Amino acid sequence: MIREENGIFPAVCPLDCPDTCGLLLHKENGKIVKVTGNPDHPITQGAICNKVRNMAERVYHPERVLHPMRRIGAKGEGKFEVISWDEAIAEIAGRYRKLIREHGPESILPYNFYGNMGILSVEGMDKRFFNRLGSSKLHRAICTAAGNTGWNYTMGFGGGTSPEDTVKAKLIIVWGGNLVSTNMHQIALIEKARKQGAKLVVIDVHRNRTGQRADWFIPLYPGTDSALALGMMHVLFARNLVNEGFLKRYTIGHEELREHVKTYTPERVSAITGVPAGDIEALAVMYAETSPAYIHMGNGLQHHDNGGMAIRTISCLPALTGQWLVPGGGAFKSNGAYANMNSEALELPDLRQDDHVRTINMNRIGEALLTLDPPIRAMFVYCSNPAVVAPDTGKVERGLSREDLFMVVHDLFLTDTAKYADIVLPATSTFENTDLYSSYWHHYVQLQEPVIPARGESKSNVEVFRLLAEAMGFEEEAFRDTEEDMIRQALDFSENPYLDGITLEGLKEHRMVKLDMRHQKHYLDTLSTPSGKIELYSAKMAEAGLPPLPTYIPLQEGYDGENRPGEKATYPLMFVSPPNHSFLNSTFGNVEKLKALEKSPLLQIHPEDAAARGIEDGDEVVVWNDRGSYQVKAAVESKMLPGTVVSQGLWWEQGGQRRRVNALTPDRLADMGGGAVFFSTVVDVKRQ
Ligand SMILES: Nc1nc2c(c(=O)[nH]1)N[C@H]1C(S)=C(S)[C@@H](COP(=O)(O)OP(=O)(O)OC[C@H]3O[C@@H](n4cnc5c(=O)[nH]c(N)nc54)[C@H](O)[C@@H]3O)O[C@H]1N2
Ligand SMILES: Nc1nc2c(c(=O)[nH]1)N[C@H]1C(S)=C(S)[C@@H](COP(=O)(O)OP(=O)(O)OC[C@H]3O[C@@H](n4cnc5c(=O)[nH]c(N)nc54)[C@H](O)[C@@H]3O)O[C@H]1N2
Ligand code: SF4
Ligand SMILES: [Mo]
Repeated sequence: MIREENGIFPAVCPLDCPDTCGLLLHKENGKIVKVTGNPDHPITQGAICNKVRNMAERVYHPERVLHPMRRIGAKGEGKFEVISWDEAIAEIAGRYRKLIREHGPESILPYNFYGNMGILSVEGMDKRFFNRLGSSKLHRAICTAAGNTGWNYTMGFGGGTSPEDTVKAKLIIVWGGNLVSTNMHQIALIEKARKQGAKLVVIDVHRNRTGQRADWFIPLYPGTDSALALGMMHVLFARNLVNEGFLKRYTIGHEELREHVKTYTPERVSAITGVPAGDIEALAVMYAETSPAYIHMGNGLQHHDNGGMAIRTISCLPALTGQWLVPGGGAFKSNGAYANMNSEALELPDLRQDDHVRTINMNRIGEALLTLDPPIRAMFVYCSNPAVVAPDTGKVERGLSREDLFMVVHDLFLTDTAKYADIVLPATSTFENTDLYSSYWHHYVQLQEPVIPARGESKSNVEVFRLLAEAMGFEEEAFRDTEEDMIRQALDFSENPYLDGITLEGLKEHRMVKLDMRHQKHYLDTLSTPSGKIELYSAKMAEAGLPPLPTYIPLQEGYDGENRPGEKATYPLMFVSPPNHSFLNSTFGNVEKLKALEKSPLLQIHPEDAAARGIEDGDEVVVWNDRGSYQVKAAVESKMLPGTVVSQGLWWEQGGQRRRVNALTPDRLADMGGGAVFFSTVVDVKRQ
């Protein structure tokens, strides 16, 4: 049921952002004319980012795909003709039936991520469909896989300090996160804490927007964070600044760790990281002597060859000082696990007749499309834009260009990926759907109900997979479940006590309902590591072939301060490409107002590195390595240590310019969880 023509209606931000803001949609004559924050949301409190203030421009964008389309040009050319839904669905089902008959269902691969964080959109009917189909599985490891695995080795449970508590902190260390752009409400809480005397330390490879606010900004070489944390541990043990009582009661492996960190002297760690030895000492002492001390880990430091270990190592720090017992202390990597829903009921893995199908890591999609035998013969892409966001996009592009690959893309726009599709299906925006949202940072579960009718002939993910199931002749009742049925199934999950009391009825009445956080008082007693304790030594890591104690392992592709590139190094600069302020991954890369704010892709380059190449501020430059090249404008500035260059944002191709940062990034996998290693890349730069 669509609401009235005019009025103000509650909604939820669907984007892959920790804040999951409560929104208000202002409707006039049946159209959304303004998007503002919902002041009733206890955490986001009516403030939203500039991206989503411009969301109406995206919803009513003239280039929105409103009808199913069939490709009539070459792959990648972007030429399509409009077809009907009946034709589109019949063609997809027909091709799938033939592929299953001739090559088995494993020849079909779903590829998706969190373009829409709605649980029904990416963890519901879609999963049921592909399970029943028996397709290959996708390991969705592009975002947090390495870091979450590293955290879990140490802590077991995928949750940490609650946002509400962080205002009590007196020391806040933001480590490899650019929260001003990527988690703005955590910044609001940090600013509150600072008004009460807290200090903000930011540790990053460049002075990002968050670093610009810091009381102390500590730049270091990419991929050297575990060394820095080990240097801090060295100082904590050497100066007797550890909490022995806590170590004995809540951890295992502290004796081994005490011995192990002796080699990580501040001098050695300084040589590796580029952080002066005195600063390492000062940081460790500040961390031990300020309480509550809170560490907020971003995603940046885990997009590396050694990214799992970086998070694993840093997540040991609060145990050394006992900060887990101090309200406002502790650490955050993700709070996703507090809101775990009943994924089995949603996804119905039992619909799969043969569970021994292959799993393909999404970070290696280019390689998989080009080399797997038996080949992937069909791919269904939704809620993601791999031609831009996946590593080594040159390979991805070659894979997507395969004439024998039958590709369907379901999206709101003709993205760089959709241009390679055989069939494009129009997707609704979240404001046109019913969906359920949780946050991987705060503790509120929220309900979205449609505020405007579906634009054009667009359909939600749930509707598309329902239609496909019907066309394939899947008769299970589960394919006829309504959105509300699925929300009830998701919330009915006695294994997660934090979900106690959250019901569809409650959500309908209040729109946002807090998890039952009373269970958090048992946090330290219910850790799900093998020992039930914080594992400073992890036998499970040893079994997995990893060092059981936190250890610094240099990047495969990169330099640290001990190992700098020689004169003859082909690619002497480390290249880091984190998100920008005005886009959300590649989403919004086609919204004029936001594009205008970002102006153009920039390469931040240190004056020394620029001078060595005769590059001046504003010059057009080419960044290149063996994988590909990228055209940008140089911004000469000393926000990084010399030897590191940074370019923020995932841009769409435009006017024949090579604007894909991921043309340069490797598709190797991180040390843990099959994670992506976007930031472990070396390049060189020259004037165009
Ligand atoms: N505005 C905006 N917000 C977003 C997004 C967006 O695209 N735009 N994307 C969303 C998504 S999907 C995610 S996962 C999050 C990501 O947001 P964050 O968690 O903030 O992570 P990143 O932005 O990837 O990287 C953060 C910082 O890590 C730094 N970094 C890179 N390598 C290293 C290193 O080796 N050590 C250290 N210490 N720092 C390093 C980068 O320079 C960058 O400043 O943001 C979400 N929010
Ligand atoms: N170099 C470099 N590369 C990176 C990163 C980086 O920092 N640097 N960050 C990485 C990270 S952390 C992430 S999470 C990934 C993100 O990569 P993606 O998940 O691919 O994110 P987006 O680029 O935002 O693409 C999401 C797409 O989903 C579509 N969409 C939105 N809602 C719906 C819906 O309801 N249904 C359907 N069918 N489609 C919808 C949007 O229109 C958009 O085209 O990128 C990764 N790539
Ligand atoms: S992108 Fe993040 S900060 Fe912006 S409105 Fe959405 S949830 Fe809030
Ligand atoms: Mo992400």
